[in-house]
Amino acid sequence: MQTLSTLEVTVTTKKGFAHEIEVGLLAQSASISPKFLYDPLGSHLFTAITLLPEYYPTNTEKNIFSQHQAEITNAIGVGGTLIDLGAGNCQKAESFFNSLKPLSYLAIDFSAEYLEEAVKKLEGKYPHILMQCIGMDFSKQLLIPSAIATSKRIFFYPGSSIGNFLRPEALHLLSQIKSQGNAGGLLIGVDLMKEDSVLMAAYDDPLKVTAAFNLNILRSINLHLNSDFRVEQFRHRVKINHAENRVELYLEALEDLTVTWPGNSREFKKGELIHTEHSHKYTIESIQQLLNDAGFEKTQIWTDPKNYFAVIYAQ
Ligand code: AVI
Repeated sequence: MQTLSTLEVTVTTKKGFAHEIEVGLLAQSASISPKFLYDPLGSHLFTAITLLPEYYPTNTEKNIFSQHQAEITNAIGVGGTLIDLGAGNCQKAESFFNSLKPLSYLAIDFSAEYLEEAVKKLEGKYPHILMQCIGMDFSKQLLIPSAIATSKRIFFYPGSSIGNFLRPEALHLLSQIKSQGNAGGLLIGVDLMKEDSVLMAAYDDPLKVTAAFNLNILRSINLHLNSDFRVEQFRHRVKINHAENRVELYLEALEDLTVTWPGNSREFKKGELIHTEHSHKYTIESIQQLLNDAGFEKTQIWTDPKNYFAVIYAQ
């Protein structure tokens, strides 16, 4: 496996991350970027979430992929480079290797460590596919290195990760994908609006896996910032914001407390919230509009019988 510039990306962003975290913590309404949810433990906890029966997006998307694999393959065509954004354990992309027959596969994720492990496992199984991986924070800027094949690029962005961005950020990312596609396309999974009870069960599961995933961000922040967050002083909170069509994740302080880190500190009153994630839910019309605004002219859409989730190929 070729590991491209993982080290470089890690070194150049470490200082920037501490600054970004500090700005979020010192804001009047404190927040932490959701990308810090995905340290190695957080990535494993997210994989555990995807196995929960309550977390419908993963299984619903998987069923759409398998039910419509022939049509999806037909729409995309074989060959080219498959670029997996937020690859995680790479399993979703792997399910397309035999049908899409990519010449090369580029896995990109924030957590380079977790990614390298996953890609190494794949290499032995698919020796004919050139495998590469990059640790990259593409939430700010997506830059596919020029060393990556200039032939048709198929971007793969499943799991409704686009929902974790505010609209302007989502538009920026999709526009960057469009401009670097080399006349290829984007296969994207998008979570659709649905009743509150289904959303609450998915984001506040009875096993408390999502709570652990959310709380783990404090440990991840302690490593980046050298801060002294104590996980047991917070609890997982979920809100549904109907005006913005999104699920919002927070950490709520269980008591008055002070968090300190080199050079600064922040007091939290009992009940005060730290925002950690938005998960936007779309309609077919609103996601099509967003894709059009990003420069994609043609979309093919597949959904499940309950209309919980949509898979879209955009060109
Ligand atoms: C990765 N992302 C699409 C997930 C979501 O549903 O917004 C992250 C997640 N957060 C809590 N559960 C899952």
